[in-house]
Amino acid sequence: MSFDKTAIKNNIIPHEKEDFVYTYGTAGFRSNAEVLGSVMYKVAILASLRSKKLNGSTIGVMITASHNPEEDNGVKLVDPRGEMLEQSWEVYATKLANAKDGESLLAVVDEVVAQYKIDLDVPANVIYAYDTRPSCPHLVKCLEQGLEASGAKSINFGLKTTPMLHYLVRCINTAGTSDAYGEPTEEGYYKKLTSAFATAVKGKPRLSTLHVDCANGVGAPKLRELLKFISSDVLSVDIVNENTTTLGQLNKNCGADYVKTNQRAPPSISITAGDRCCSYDGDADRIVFYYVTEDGTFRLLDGDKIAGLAAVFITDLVHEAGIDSIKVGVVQTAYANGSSTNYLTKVLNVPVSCVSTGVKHLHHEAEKYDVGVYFEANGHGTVLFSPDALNTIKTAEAKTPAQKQAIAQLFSLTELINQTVGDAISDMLLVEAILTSRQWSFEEWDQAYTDLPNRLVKVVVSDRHIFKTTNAERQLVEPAGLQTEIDALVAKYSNGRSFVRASGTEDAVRVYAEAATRAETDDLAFKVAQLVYDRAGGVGARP
Ligand code: G16
Repeated sequence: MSFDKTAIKNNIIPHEKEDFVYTYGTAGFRSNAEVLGSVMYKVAILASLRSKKLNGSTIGVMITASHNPEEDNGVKLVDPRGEMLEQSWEVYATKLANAKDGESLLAVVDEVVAQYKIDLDVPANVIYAYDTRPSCPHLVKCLEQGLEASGAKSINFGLKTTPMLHYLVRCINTAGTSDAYGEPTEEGYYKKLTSAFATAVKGKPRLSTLHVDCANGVGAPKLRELLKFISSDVLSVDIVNENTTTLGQLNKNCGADYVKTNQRAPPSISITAGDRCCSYDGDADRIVFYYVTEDGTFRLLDGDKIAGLAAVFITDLVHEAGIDSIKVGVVQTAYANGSSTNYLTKVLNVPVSCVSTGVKHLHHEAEKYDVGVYFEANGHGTVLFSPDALNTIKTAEAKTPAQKQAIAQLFSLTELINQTVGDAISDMLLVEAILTSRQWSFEEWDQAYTDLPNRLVKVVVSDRHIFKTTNAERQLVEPAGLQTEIDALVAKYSNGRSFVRASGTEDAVRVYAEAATRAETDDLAFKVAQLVYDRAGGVGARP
């Protein structure tokens, strides 16, 4: 099978909307599914070129729009080690997607080939998967049309969570090496995670049932499958919101984004004091936990809390194992609650970096640490162990039974954690393993620090692209003067902080605010949102 330029030109899928402009954003292309068929075709060609550039390594393509509403869809590329597409290629992804006819498409292809000195005779390997969205079957066909034209050898892995596809890509590319990541099958994924979990919690009594809201998405059937590989003596799970067949239910009034943004449990879950709950998003790459106190107050344990829990647990284990040379660091974004950053830097004394929104930014920063814990407040994150840290753990020699146990537990964590990308299922098991090991309730976990009240507001404007930021998105550069107005507002609130940025996955501008009290926070958030609305000509619901 060859890279057939004539076929690529002739089989192009025309743009669905003449004037639609595509952008490879925070997590690939994402928009209403109706305009994405043409993009899938181009993404297939890009995946083939990327594979050829990397000597035929397998590239992943995931069709999903994750937390977005059901009518949206999206697509992103996964690089050979299971990480997001190298950033310099995003520009070409955008250029390809916006090529309107066969000639201009070939012109961009030639540009990519020249820029990266690609040998078109190298065979290309691509695998792909998709979530439960009704638009997926059509978009898969469009992708396959592009894969065929570009002569790629491809495998359709079918319905998968996003993190499973990342896992599969890494397994395939590392198979047969000393770095082999696992068996490249769905069953291999379940076995790896569940056996690591069983080791991590060995000898400890099981916790009470965890209620898991699967956002009516792909996480539901996949979690159900995983449970077949683990005894209910070590993990008890109750799956909620698993309706993947009724139209319109995906992410509707449920899921991690709903819980984080609204700061309440989905109406479909009747939660009482003592219940332990968590929510995935539509493609199961994020998770947040929550509970209610005796007086009925809702308490959220978000990505910041997960990062704190993982950092303290791993730091302690490393110490108990007698391998203090391994240093733990944490990566956050501007959305991290000020109290969490304070806790990490002042109480745990771990280094913390702040980067722009998007897993791709956090992942690369986390690679700089021996053990890099990265989480976005919205529940997206994982833990990375550097090759040196892994080697130190594998070769550590215990001098006492306690050290032996700590080393075994650390090793089990390296297997339990999906190190390719944030993974709701793997992160859920990580949190459960830590809490089981410590015999902690959610209340005890929550006691590490108290979040400053915070609020996230979405403002729909006529053109979100006019909002440009700097300093890890904490300050606006454009529209000119708006940051000064925000700063003046923020100064009026105790412990006030607020920032504004354009979403890379939705057609909206996000406003974040935190302050000393709930009333001040809400006031600040809505006043900043009003500034944005007035300045940019709001078109959606007024903030
Ligand atoms: C994606 C990205 C996340 C990001 C989120 C929101 O998540 O993978 O890193 O935090 O979008 O991004 P934005 O604020 O730019 O819309 P998901 O779960 O939707 O894939």
